[in-house]
Amino acid sequence: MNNRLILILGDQLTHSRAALKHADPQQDVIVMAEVAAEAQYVLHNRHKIALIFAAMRHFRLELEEQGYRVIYFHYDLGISDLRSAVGKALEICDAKSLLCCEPGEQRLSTEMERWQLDIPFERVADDRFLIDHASFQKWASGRKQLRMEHFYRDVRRQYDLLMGMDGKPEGDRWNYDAENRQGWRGKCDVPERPALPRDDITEEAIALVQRAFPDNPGDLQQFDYATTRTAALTQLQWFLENGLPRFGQYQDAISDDSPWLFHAALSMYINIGLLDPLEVCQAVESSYRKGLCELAAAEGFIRQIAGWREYIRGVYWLHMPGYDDRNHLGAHRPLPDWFWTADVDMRCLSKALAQSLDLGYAHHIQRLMVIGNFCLLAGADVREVCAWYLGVYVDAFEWVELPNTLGMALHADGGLMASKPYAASGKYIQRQGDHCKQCIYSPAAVTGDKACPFNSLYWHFIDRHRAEWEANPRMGLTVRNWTKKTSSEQTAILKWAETVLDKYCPERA
Ligand code: FAD
Ligand code: DLZ
Ligand code: SF4
Repeated sequence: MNNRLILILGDQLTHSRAALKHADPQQDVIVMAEVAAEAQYVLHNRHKIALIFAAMRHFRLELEEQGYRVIYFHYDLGISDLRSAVGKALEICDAKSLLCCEPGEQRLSTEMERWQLDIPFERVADDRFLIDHASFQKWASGRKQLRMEHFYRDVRRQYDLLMGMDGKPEGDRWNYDAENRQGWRGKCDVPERPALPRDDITEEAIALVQRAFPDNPGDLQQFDYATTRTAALTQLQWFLENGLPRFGQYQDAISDDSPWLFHAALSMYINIGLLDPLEVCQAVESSYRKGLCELAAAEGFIRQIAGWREYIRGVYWLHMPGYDDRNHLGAHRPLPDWFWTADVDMRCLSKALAQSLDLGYAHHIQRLMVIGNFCLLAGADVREVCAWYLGVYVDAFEWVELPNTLGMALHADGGLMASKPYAASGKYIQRQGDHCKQCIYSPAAVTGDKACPFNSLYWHFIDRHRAEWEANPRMGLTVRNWTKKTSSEQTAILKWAETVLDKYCPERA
């Protein structure tokens, strides 16, 4: 007789973990569903929906090969939401209870709490992370500031990642960030990423998404994501051999030609469960131990996953619900329409937006220091910006998107995550990449028709929140640089910034 019904969500595609940890193909029935509510709660990139549906369909077959009975609802059946899918599944199987792994978003978690069922509903912890909620809470309790660096060292020790002798870090330093900041000047070749073969299942998912989501962003002609664990492992291997050796060096670089440079492009697979974060870190460490990459590259990469990714998730669950309401700097200008078209004359922004919309991917510096920086400086509405990020990227789920966008990029949590805002003028973008050479603007000018818009916006941002920055020791130099300018210089810059704001990010009518 059937025992439990196990609901597997589109980002929970990991065998033998979470809700599948103690599952039994002889006893348990699985339900998976492509539903309107999940596909439409934000304007998702078509790549994201196609990736998730294709990966779900493959996962279903893998479960069936393991002997499970899987009740699978395709999108064309028109099931509205996950609760309805569970209801329909319960009508056709004789389950005594429902089991699910906790969802990664507060939205769905709150919904699930309201589900009225005639059978018990158990939600188990998501054990696909290195640090569980209780351990993060313990680490955070009593700390005035939640600095990632301290947390990261504990994770390294706990998982024996890149450790040397006597509890010391490998190479006697925890952090090689200072060596990982080179700008892009095209001094070496960027490895070409081989196209991934698509099977019929993936082709069908793509065709469905083309049909059912005609108005969403995303150029599916260019769909090139792995939709099985086997293919994701191939991507990991490709990165270890081709990207990792230069990952550290060019981690903060921006290229006019390459959307990825030496980045891994693995976040989407880790986030939906095709790859395990620890296995990825261990594979990178192993490459270093074999002498295939420098310590700075391995450390820089492991910090992103064992440090930032876990820390970000900890911050999300520590502060939700409510974190999504924060708007510390009172940013309310509407997100400009060109965020949905990439039709803007600033080269760096148009490039970063175009690849985000077309491919569902941008690397960290594009997300933080180009797109996020513009939103921060212009004072774009925090909710609108967060919804844009949540929809546009294939790897976006609120637990990881929200702290990165609201906290790190927009400083809307008042500095809970970052001790100073990630605000920069055009000079930073010029230093880190090669966009400016091809731009109609000059990063050297602050006012006038040729002036890089980031420059006056930067000073406008510093000036309009001056009281806040004066109280922040890490912003002292910036504030001094602003106050050193003559009042007529300041007036001219602020006036020009208003022109720029009216052009690129006008107030609501
Ligand atoms: P790499 O640069 O190669 O990094 C390796 C891995 O480290 C990534 O695959 C990812 O798993 C992890 N990682 C790196 N930085 C972070 C970080 N800050 N937070 C969490 N994990 C990190 N990442 C997401 O997975 N989903 C998001 O929705 C998301 N939204 C973001 C929004 C903003 C405004 C910013 C600034 C960052 C966001 N990030 C997000 C973090 C980061 O930009 C992406 O993880 C990274 O760009 C993914 O590309 P990659 O795999 O090539 O990463
Ligand atoms: C993102 C997404 C999409 C587009 N579609 C589905 C779906 O049809 N069925 C499903 O189970 N999950 C989907 N997902 C992933 C969920 O939105 C995700 O599990 C929650 O946002 C929690 O992280
Ligand atoms: Fe971007 Fe300014 Fe450089 Fe143009 S000049 S690419 S707008 S930073």
